[in-house]
Amino acid sequence: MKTIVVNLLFSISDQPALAEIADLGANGTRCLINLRPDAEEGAPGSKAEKRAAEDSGLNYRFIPVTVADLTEADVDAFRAALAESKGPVLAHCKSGMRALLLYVLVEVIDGRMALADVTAFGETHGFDLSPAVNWLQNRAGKSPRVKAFFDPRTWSVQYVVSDPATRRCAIIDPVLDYDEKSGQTSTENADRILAYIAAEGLTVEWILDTHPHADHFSAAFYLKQKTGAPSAIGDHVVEVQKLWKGFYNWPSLATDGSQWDRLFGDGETFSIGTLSARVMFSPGHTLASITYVIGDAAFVHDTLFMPDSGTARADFPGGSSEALYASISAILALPDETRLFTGHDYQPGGRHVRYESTVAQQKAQNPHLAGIDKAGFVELREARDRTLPMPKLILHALQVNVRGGRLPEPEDNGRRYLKIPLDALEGAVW
Ligand SMILES: N[C@@H](CCC(=O)N[C@@H](CS)C(=O)NCC(=O)O)C(=O)O
Ligand SMILES: [Fe+2]
Repeated sequence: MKTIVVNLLFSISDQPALAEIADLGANGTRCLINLRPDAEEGAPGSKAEKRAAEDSGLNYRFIPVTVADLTEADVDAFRAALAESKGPVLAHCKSGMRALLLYVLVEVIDGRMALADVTAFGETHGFDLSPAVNWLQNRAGKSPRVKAFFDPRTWSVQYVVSDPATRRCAIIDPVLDYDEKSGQTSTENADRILAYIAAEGLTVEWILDTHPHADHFSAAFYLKQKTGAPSAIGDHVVEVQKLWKGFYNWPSLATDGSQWDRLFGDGETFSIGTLSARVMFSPGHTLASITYVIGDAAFVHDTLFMPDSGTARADFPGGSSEALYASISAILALPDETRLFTGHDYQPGGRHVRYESTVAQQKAQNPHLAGIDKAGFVELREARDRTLPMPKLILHALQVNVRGGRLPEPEDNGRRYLKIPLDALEGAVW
């Protein structure tokens, strides 16, 4: 292997042999970052590298990237890996170029290197870093600004979408934390979002949900109380309310959507500062799912996941794989360069968290879609859904989320209780 020392704490290299990885620990390296997708020709694969690295006493990070598909999530994962390492890091790809490129992106974004110095820095180390310059220039021209917050407990991605011109923003799909083992709730995720909003000097104009989530509580109501901003969801939520009112035997549940400030119909528009936003009805995962198209970004939540992960399930009460296919087709009819932001990432193969793709990438790479017609999709989706157990929080979450993220009202002792219907979801996989 050919190693280039960038500084005392950071080196890059081409592909090390597994035997070379085994020696790294003894030579002072503390963390190995593998940037090569497993499918890449000549890559030994993440599993083998991880084993060799751990045997050598190293921490191991798998951050597979390609120059063409590089996103903010990749840069964030790389930054975190450097920051969390307790000593020298070696990052490798095939040649070392992607390792140096990611390093430079972190340096420029964090203000330690000027964009104008990137090319010369690359040349000094023997690499052409023009893709880094292009990526940074493209990033600077993008609107809206999208900041993602990953919740590792529920694999959810929450977003703050902001208008750089007015510093007004919307929060999309915030999570209210809940531990089903202890019954504890907390606002850790939502407070992280609020801290970002305060630090960036943003004003919240909307608190948006894409659908009534089945795997976590929504923090929409908490954030509405904290910010005074209006909450919104798709207008078909009233059908979801009626469905779950039956499951919970809950006569007092209002099923008119009055728990939100606004219910969006298909095609409705609204604004976030000077940005214009449009709603697409995207049923399938749930009866009421919607997509928010804001500038060149679409928040597709549980329709498409990352291209290496496929699509969302369609087997919840009110779900439909045929409807999901139609919704996905409408999303993929957006311009090819549209940035798609998904609602979950289950980190296939142990890779870092990713959440941003484009229409073009989804069409070409998503295994549930590329070269598959409607009948093929429905068959594949339904076959997979027959194997999936219900999300562990579905019965907990819906009774909160059909009320816009309000916890159940306290009883006369001041305590709140959830109600769990037994044998209601017949035929569900255990
Ligand atoms: N194990 C997770 C499952 C979550 C789940 O079912 N996620 C939905 C989105 S809410 C999905 O579409 N999963 C797709 C899949 O697993 O193929 C949980 O218990 O919360
Ligand atoms: Fe979902």
